[in-house]
Amino acid sequence: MDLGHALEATRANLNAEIESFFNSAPPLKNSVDIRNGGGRRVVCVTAGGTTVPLEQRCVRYIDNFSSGNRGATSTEYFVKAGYAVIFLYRRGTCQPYCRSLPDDPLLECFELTDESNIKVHELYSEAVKKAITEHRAAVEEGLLLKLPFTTIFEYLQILRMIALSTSNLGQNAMFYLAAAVSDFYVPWHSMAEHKIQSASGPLNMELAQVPKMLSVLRQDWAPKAFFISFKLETDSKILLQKAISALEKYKMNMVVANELSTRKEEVVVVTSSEKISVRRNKDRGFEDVENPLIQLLVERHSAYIESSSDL
Ligand code: 9Z3
Repeated sequence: MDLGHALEATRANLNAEIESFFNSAPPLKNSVDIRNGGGRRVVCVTAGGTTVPLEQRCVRYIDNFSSGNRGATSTEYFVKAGYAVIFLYRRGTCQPYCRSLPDDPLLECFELTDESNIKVHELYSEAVKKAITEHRAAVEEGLLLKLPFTTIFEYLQILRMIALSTSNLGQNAMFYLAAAVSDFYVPWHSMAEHKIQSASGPLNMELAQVPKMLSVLRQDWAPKAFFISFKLETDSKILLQKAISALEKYKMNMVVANELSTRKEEVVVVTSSEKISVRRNKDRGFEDVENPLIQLLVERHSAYIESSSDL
């Protein structure tokens, strides 16, 4: 077989795997319909980890680490930059505009003045006001749509739906894939229906590989969009090389490389010709690394749109 035929066969295999993933996934309960007038830029930001259920009536699952902070913070900066954001997030993880609130805002931010009146605690009044005002403004201007997922099945089905419904936006669409996505899963049809019993002794199970959706997303579902994926490693020695491989393999426009322990301080943005280190500016107090990061990505997205319109 020559190389052309071999590549074609690999691609056909991948498409068949993807087809079978979606055909066997449990159906979604809701669907989305995205419309965009006026050529606004739209970014799909993914955040949080996907779960892999071990039982159809799920009691146990495998999880992927992510607090959702990167996606939530980035969403705020994208809205500030004028983007409409589709925030695809793991249920229960960090939300945009809530970062300066305590863990249990309802119980900690409010107090009863008498039996029928509630007021915001002095300590949190500025934070609560800011969160409500900015969140409401984003939603009312149509700049924030939040869609939750829990399992890998929900995540990939919703992502495909978003990609297909943003294809009419062409180069104005961006995908910013910060979610931590499972590499292995139990196919729905081979999954136990009921809770696995411990009385049956040790548990052996084989996990199937999740089909590599990134290349199909990039090439078939939203071929004109601007793509940014993330590479997470705990071993800094292999991080950059893995990011470069992802850039080439999945034809991303940029890959953001981050190491688990320093991810809030520094990231390295890898493109086909550069490695750009982006750091949190400590002199500016509580500045987030996402501030300079999103600024850089927005500039590059503008250049991408410009260069495509020259064609
Ligand atoms: C990331 O690398 C994100 O930056 C983090 C953010 C998950 C580290 P937090 O949510 O952390 O703020 O706590 N996301 C991508 C993680 C991932 O699983 N990437 C895959 C990989 O590295 C490619 S899709 O192989």
